[in-house]
Amino acid sequence: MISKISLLLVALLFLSCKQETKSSSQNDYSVVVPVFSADSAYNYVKRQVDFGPRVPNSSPHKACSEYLVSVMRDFGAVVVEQKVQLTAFNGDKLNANNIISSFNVEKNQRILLFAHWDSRPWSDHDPDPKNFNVPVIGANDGASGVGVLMEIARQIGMQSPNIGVDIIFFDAEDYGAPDKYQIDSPDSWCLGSQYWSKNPHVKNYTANFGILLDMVGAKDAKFYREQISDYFARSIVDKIWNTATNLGFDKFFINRSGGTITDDHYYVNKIIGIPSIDIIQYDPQSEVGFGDYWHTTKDDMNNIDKETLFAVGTTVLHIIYNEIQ
Ligand code: AHN
Ligand code: ZN
Repeated sequence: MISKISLLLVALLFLSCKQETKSSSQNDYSVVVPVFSADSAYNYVKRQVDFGPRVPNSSPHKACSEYLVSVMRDFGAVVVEQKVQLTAFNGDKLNANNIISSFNVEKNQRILLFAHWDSRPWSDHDPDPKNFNVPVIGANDGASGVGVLMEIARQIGMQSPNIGVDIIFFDAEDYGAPDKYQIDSPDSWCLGSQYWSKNPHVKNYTANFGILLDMVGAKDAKFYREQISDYFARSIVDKIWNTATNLGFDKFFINRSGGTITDDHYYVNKIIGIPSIDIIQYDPQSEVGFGDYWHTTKDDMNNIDKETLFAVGTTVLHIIYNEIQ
């Protein structure tokens, strides 16, 4: 009897020891992930839209760039402005500005987050052809991704993650050739990211991986696995879609293959070799693929939904704060 009891005690002691070792072991840590504020992100989207269309060379474009730089500096980021003149497909000279904000600059392990901040000069997908020359307001197409990243920057400024984070707002993404000109030139898009990928702000810059946010604010948006992302960075896509699912956002993040979109992440993968993925609203089943507001005069604040901003922002925050070096 006594021996049985002592055996049990030894066993219990053994178990509790094991448990103790486990709870203090290195990879069993717990992190507090900041809470993403959708109200705040929504506000950052609206602030950009309130400037008017941010078409390169326009005054709203200039005013908005100053606003973005000053807010990111207020959050404690080290901000570099990469001002450069880029030539569009039609010969237009665009005074572009890639806005690069860095946190934890001393860290070698880094995550790159990006979105485009310019808006498109033409509503070339508007049902009314008379609107062709009306610039896109770009609440979702441009401002949503930037707004989510601004809220992420605000959270990082208040509670530092374990890893370095660079946030780039790329310019001149949306100056691509309209379909009606029938010039097949994917490289007419994403001029800012092409330039940065060839001329990064830091010599030999690299990051563990990159995440692009493009059109991440529309109501009931669905984010399928974009195929260029799966080609260059499948494990990152897996990680993000699994994280979203575990957080209960599987109605937004659909774990199935979507379109193949030439977007800023393509050049970041191809030119500078940072494995990068695109979270983008694109439904392979629908007619245009993108939402029906896309490149129309309808891409205004009515198109923006806080629930979508929250799902995307929360997922990306969890990715950042669970990354340890
Ligand atoms: C193409 O349509 C080739 N690319 C879409 C990239 C884009 C435009 N993202 C936002 N606006
Ligand atoms: Zn666009």
